[in-house]
Amino acid sequence: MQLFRRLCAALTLMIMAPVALPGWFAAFAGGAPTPWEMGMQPAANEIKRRIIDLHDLVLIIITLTTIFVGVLLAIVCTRFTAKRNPVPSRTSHHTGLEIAWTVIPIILLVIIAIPSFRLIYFQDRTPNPDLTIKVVGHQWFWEYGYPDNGGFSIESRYIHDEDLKPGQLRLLDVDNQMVVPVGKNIRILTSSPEVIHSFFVPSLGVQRYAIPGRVIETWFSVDKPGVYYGQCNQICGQDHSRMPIVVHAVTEQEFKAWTEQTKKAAQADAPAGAQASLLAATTTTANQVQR
Ligand SMILES: [Cu+2]
Repeated sequence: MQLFRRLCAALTLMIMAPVALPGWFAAFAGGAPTPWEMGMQPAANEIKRRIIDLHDLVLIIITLTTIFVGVLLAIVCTRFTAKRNPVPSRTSHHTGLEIAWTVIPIILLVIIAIPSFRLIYFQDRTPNPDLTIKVVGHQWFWEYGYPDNGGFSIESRYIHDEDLKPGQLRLLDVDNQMVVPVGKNIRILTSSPEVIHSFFVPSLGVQRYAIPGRVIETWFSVDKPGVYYGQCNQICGQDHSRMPIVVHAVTEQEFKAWTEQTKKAAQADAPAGAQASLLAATTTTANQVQR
């Protein structure tokens, strides 16, 4: 399957390369993007694995359909020209054919729809959530709240070019990462105070809008410790490209230590209520969560 995907990607690249800008095809790989990579970012959890499986299934179906239609067109263009058929057929109906070209596409759509709906429902609700993180999109930074771990919140902003340290990624690394424990089901509740943003981390198979006046649920888990990069992928204003997301997955012990330390730091330097103001405004219970 991997070979098939790469062949399709290579074919697309050959067709499009002459008009593509350098780096246009840079796709995500590992936890971060690298120039000129092709295909989807490797899966870091079950959600992403299911997304890749559905993608592969649809890719096979559209490739076979395109080849089939292409061959038919080639036959029509060569075999049924006016020159080779001076007296054209007057056939206007063929019951068998009409049934076939109605039923076969329906079967194909059902074959695509069943796993597609199963995936949508799997992504939608957290199975047995272990902790909740509130994700608030601002113009233009992210705020992550940890209501189950002391109620503190942190703000996450991109690192300016002049402040980047060796190894840090431009427009992807941030000052404060979202820290999560590995192997846990993490419920994400998104919201926003002003415009629509989108919380998108490719390798974790998660993407949800952050919409003013609404709290929307999604979830993810992370198989292995590591750093996973994402970005706001809803155009949200002039600094839309400057609101990356970094999810840092650590062991449970490390996560506990981090929450204790961050909670103390937040209590020490934040004026009372300052950090909590927005999160309080979007506080909700699971029952109030809207789709
Ligand atoms: Cu945004």
